Amino acid sequence: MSKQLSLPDIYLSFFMFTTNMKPDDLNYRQIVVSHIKELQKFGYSGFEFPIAPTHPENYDTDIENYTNLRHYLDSQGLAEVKISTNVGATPSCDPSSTYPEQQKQALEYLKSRVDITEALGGEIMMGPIVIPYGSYPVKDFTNNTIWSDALQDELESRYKNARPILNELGQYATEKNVKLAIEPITHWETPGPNKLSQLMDFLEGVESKQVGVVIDSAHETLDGDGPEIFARQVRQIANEKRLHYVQVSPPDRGAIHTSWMPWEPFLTPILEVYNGPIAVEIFNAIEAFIESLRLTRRKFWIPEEDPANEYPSAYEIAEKAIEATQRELKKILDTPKC
Ligand code: XLS
Ligand code: ZN
Repeated sequence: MSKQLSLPDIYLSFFMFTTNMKPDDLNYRQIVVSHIKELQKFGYSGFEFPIAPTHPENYDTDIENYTNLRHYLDSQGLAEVKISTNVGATPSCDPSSTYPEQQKQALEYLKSRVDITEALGGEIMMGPIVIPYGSYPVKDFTNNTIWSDALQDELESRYKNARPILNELGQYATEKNVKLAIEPITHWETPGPNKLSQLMDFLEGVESKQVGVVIDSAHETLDGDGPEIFARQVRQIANEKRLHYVQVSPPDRGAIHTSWMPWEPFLTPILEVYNGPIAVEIFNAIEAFIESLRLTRRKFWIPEEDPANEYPSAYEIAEKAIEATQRELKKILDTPKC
């Protein structure tokens, strides 16, 4: 007998278009609406918005601007559209810092991002919020990056610093009905946590279950422990009520429909315990990513922003991505369970 379960919501990350939603830019708001309307036609029911970092004096205005952006979406017939947010810690707002002042700033910053998520009507805030994204620790008094054992020892103490901050953030997020999904990210992009196991160790010392995990197939494929251990980890995270979000993204972070996505071993254990949204995450070759992600491929041209060309557009790639994702989800959901 087949399971006959319904397909989960599929979201698209706005990293296909931008790293900054520019919520106060009235022009860009219209572009956002027209992207969403086109993408809804393919079956996307939600979107992941990257929330650009700002300075403390802007937090109140940020919240106002994102509230207005949500109202604008609602007024354009998009009230049903679900939003999650993508947020990163930064070197000046670093919960893992040894300086209490910086930790305080990090907490204030991350709380403001929880408020923004709430203002957007979202219930999930995800991303690298423990160690600043892409910021590899250096030796004292030199600029030499530290690696391997020295890095792991350094991270141990950083995680220790960050735990109480994340726990306090979790308590705050509970009041706002926002789940915090921390993302283990590959060592090519960031120093840690790179592996699900490292994040699970970190979370052992964080009481609030509001603080949990996002599993992204790209990082899992590159830095994970293989399918058997992965299946056990997923069960354990779900038992702890900490599996808050899932992203599908191929190892090259580009087109999903022509990629080495480990659909079956990745999705099978997840679908057994998770019925939240699954976000398609594709990094377009936009200015903000080309160097950090070393994107040699062409940009998927963006309708309304770029002149059309003979190569695939962002919409085409997004359409094929959801087709592939739904097809693979259906295969797994329709497989008889012994
Ligand atoms: C990547 C992450 C994202 C960025 C950092 O997979 O989803 O959070 O890389 O902002
Ligand atoms: Zn991701």
